[in-house]
Amino acid sequence: MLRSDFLWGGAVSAHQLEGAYLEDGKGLSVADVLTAGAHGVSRRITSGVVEGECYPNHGGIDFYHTFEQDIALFAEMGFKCLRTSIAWTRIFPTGIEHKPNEAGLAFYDRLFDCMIAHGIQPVVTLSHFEMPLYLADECGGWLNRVLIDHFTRFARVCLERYHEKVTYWMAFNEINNQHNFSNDVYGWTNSGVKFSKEKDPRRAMLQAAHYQFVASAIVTRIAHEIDPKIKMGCMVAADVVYPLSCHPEDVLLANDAMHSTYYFTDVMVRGAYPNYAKRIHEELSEPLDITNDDLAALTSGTVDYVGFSYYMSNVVDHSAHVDVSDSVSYSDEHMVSNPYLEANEWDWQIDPRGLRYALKAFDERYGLPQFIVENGIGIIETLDENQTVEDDERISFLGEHIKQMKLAVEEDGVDLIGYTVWGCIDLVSFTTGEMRKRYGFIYVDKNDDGTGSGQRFKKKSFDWYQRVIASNGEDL
Ligand code: P53
Repeated sequence: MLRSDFLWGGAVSAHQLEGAYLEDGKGLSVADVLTAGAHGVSRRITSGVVEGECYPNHGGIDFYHTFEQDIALFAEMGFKCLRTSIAWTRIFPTGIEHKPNEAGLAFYDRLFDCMIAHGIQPVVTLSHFEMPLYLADECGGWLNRVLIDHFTRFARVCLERYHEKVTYWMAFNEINNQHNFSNDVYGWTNSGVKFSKEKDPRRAMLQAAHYQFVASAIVTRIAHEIDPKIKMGCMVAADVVYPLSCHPEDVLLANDAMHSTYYFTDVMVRGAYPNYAKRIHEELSEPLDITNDDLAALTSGTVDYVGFSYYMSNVVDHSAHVDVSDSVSYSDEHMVSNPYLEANEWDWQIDPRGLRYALKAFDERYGLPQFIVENGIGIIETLDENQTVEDDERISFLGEHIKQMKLAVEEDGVDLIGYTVWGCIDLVSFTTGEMRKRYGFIYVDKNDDGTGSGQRFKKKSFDWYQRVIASNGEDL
């Protein structure tokens, strides 16, 4: 059985649904200069906001103005929690101010109070691909050590203001996404850096990640000082990688490929770089800037739980050499498709057992409580004549993943805090900027080009998830 206080809910991020991109003093973020892409078409990063370009995050789904109705719908499904992020630029418009923007802070008070009034506890990510554009353009993003101070100041303001309303926090969303530095969108959204422009892109990525590790550790320590009840997690995309065959080269390759997750979690969970990282660092063109103070900070701020997203598994084949330059999907040159699995329309391979594998692997490696903070499937959908969507495909996807999650808890002994479904209301896709890649229990009448009434409609999965939560995962 799942624990009785299991945190069922949904997950979203500020920049993918709030809209209101300049309202109440908000500054521009790195997400505000991302154009719309499509499947196989990368989003572009423009230099500032350029007239005539399409920026889907500017409007989102207008949650900034509709949150009261939307939260009421989440409450109707029985949500125990909602994971969202605090848009850094609502609090510090450029990131370098010393005084926070009170209007921005007041918005999140209203939002969190509304959730709590409905019995929904907020779960908060401090940085979900939405750092101030100023810090990226003028300071060089996370390649500049000064970002640690700017981020820490922002985090402290949020922790002090909301610690009585929020227990579960995460510093950086999917901190390991930038591992895929062949596409600049990942480095840009994680770190405000275009790694392809750097002399040694791998070194630059590892340097940015290092400053983030230090920042995450400092923030974790501060959080515990402010309120010992706070639980601070790491957040990674669980990149489950299988060998294509039992050829020892495939097995070794798959083991190595898992470093794209473990390199990040190892540091944040254990508070020190693992041995294999030293080898990786030695191969760089120049040593990383890692001070003794940094190493001490890492040890003093290890995380309380492992938060992760899970969408798909991947497969490596040592004999494959795929062209990944400018690839929008998360892959390396040895990644091939899994002959045993199907994929969605964006080629994300559907693998419920991979979720159990990830839970087991993290448990065996760290033994910490875990929190599945994203899982879901993007599908192209339209309203039918009954003003709904019969999304049986989503029901089956989520049901199968929940079954595997329960096996991990009941058979494998994993300590699991909760499960939040990504994009519980349709929102702007991160990788493509599309609206048509829909994840929600709630359909939002909005199209890729920004047209549509914005009206909300319950899909079939809305009632299904309500039953799942009411039965604590027994009625699937
Ligand atoms: P979209 C890759 C692999 C797994 C999760 O993505 C990923 C990515 C993209 O880096 O991102 C997370 O909207 C991310 C969310 C995002 C969600 O997955 O492209 O944390 O912001 O929306 C789904 O379908």
